[in-house]
Amino acid sequence: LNIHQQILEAKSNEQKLLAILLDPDKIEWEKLDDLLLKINKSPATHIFVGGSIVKATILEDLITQLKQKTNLPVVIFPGDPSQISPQADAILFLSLLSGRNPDYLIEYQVQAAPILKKTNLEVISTGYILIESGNETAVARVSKTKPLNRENLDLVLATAQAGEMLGNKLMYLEAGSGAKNAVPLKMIQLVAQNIRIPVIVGGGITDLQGIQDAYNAGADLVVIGTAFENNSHFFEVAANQKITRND
Ligand code: 1GP
Repeated sequence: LNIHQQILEAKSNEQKLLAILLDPDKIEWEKLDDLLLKINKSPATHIFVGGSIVKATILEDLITQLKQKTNLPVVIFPGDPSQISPQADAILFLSLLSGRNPDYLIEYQVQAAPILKKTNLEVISTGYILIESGNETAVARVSKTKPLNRENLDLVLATAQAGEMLGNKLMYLEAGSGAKNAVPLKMIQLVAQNIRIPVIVGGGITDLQGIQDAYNAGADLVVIGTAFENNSHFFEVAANQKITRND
């Protein structure tokens, strides 16, 4: 099974997935081995690699290490077409559906296509919807797009449904890395109930309860970046935290 098929299978078995997002720019390289040990012991099922601005060589170095030292599938989560490494297992081929910047809707995909054709990477077309989070996130700044209003559930749903109709295989609801507010649970629920493709949720989730809440609302895969970056013991200590969200 390829990675997309594994995600579909997990969804049909109601098995929830967890990706740790590693931004090569923020890695403390001298502590990488220790970090990889922690990842191997964590409940993560996938490693996502990428960031809004990352140099291709650093991305390549990190993926080489990941492939040597973990067994988890490594999926590129690119900020732009320079972030492609043939050593990864797959790439989320993103289209920033919430924005109206043609570069992130189609131009970068056109630039990436011939490069991807020369690799064996599994290309997974993914609709990417940025939701307003209460602070300006790097995705919004770098992509020069406006996130969708977190109250406008109808617009978010219509965007997700359009993305599904366009043939996207996954739908990513993103509050942005380091978001003050994560994607509202009601929004996750509405989207998950009204599209058939798997739903990824990330941005601003800082504790295990937040992960569980997103799963309960219908997320198939949750992405954790900053919380693990700031604290590599996250999955050990987070178990003791009990913070319930009210939205
Ligand atoms: C960002 O969804 C990911 O693209 C993860 O966000 O860094 O806030 O966990 P955090």
